[in-house]
Amino acid sequence: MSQTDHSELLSQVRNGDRQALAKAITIIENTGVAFALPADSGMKSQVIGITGAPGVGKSTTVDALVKLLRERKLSVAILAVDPSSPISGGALLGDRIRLTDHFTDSGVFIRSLATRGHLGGLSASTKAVLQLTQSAKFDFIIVETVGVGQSEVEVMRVVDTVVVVLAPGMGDGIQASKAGLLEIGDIYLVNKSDREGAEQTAQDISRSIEMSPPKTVAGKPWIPPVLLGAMQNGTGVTELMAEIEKHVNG
Ligand SMILES: Nc1nc2c(ncn2[C@@H]2O[C@H](COP(=O)(O)OP(=O)(O)OP(=O)(O)O)[C@@H](O)[C@H]2O)c(=O)[nH]1
Ligand SMILES: [Mg+2]
Repeated sequence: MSQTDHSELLSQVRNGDRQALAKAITIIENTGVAFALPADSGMKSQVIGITGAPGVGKSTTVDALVKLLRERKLSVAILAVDPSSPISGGALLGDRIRLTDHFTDSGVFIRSLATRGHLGGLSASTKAVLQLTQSAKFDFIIVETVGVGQSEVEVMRVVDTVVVVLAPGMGDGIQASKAGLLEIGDIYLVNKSDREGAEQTAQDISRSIEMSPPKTVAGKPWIPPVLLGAMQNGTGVTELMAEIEKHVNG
């Protein structure tokens, strides 16, 4: 992807101007051209990727995490890639009831990214948007993708911590493996634990992880934890955040 120079807009973005950030993202979306960012982009946001099959509760998980981060007075940008997947017919991120609570909160930036027909493809433009957003000095950036395609999996390779969300009855370990999810997950969350079969799904995933190539973080072995949660009521979100922190900080 080629780069462009919009130095004034860029300095507004870096000064925390959210409108400038939205405008700059639109430029990337429309032109497929990345911004030329200075090597020193200042503070680095911690980037969390949330992925998984349609309808498992990714947006609900994002919402629960945002709520927790805001309670801790941390700022967060949410980038939702292909939020209305044709498969689940899911609503736009933010149409979800609770995320709208955050719309008036200046510590939260929410952006849906269109995914159709970009120069350089989905992963290239999403990576460019992510890079730009990182210069806007958020404590956290959360990227939500539907983990059904190779390009979505590609996006997950550039985040710090990948959380793969699963739900009971929505695919087993073999399916997750086929979708490339077992390769990329740093943490697995079996959501909708209020429903039957969640523990079975968790066991199934744990077994599949055992058979997958071992992972390392900063040279140390990392066995991806498999958590149970019901993000709709915030159950397990504190544990999820604790694992995310453990993954990044050791
Ligand atoms: N029972 C139960 N339902 C949940 C839970 N979390 C989310 N849901 C429901 O699952 C449905 C899908 O949730 P979303 O958060 O939109 O799922 P998503 O993975 O973001 O969906 P897409 O973006 O369309 O792929 C919604 O109807 C939620 O209310 C949970 O913990 N328990
Ligand atoms: Mg969603």
